[in-house]
Amino acid sequence: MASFVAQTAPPSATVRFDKPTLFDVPISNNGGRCRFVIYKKNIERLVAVESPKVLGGLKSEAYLALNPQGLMPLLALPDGTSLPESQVIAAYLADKYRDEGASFDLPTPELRAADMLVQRIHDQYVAPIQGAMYKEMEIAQRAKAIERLAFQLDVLNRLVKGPFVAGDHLGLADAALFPTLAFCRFILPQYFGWEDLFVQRQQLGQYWAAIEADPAGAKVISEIEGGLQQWKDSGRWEERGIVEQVAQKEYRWSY
Ligand SMILES: N[C@@H](CCC(=O)N[C@@H](CS)C(=O)NCC(=O)O)C(=O)O
Repeated sequence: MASFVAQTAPPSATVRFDKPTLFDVPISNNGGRCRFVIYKKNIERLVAVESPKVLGGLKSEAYLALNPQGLMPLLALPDGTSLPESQVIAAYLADKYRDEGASFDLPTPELRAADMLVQRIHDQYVAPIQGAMYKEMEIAQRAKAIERLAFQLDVLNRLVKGPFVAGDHLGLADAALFPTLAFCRFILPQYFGWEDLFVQRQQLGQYWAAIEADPAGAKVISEIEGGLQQWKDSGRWEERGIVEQVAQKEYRWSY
């Protein structure tokens, strides 16, 4: 258990943390972005990770008082500050714990811009449509989103310099991108008939290999894949009608 006390009312006045606490679950790709920074910096002793369930879940009064969006990840700080949004949390952790473990600093304005662009494309164009891989939705909407997802993966493939997003230096775009690729890699070949994600996207493939060879990267990948495997075992894609939709060949599903 994390070292904090949660009571019920009024939530904003009663939840206090004695160390920074990341609310998140292993399958979360947005959370994986923050967990990667924590693992690369070896700051597990300084930053706790807890499930939103300890506050009653994402839509509980106590959690909504900390993040009105009802989404994870969320970083709660001992001074009462709540930081939602994975980009903000990852950047805060990299900055706050600048002197611990790995650095996410990039040496030139051009590399920083390249890193920021990939974060922007991920957050603006990929994250909003990732649900097409695993959420319930109308068939035409799903097919359109899968087409857009393929397009955005192609865009990202051209932007990744290799081996990391901005070349030889690790940046925060690396933390953002691979957890979402873990979803794509697990789901698109199994449920949408794609061949290996990286056959047509070799820059992304090289990037994935570099992250997978990193112990912190491998740890986040295995957390996410473990969660996806649980979804698979529980029959998520059949239950939500996704398998049935993808069987309808008047739509294109693989790219
Ligand atoms: N823009 C947010 C997105 C957060 C988000 O969508 N989180 C997902 C998990 S990865 C979530 O909380 N889903 C639960 C829900 O939609 O109820 C971020 O980057 O943190």
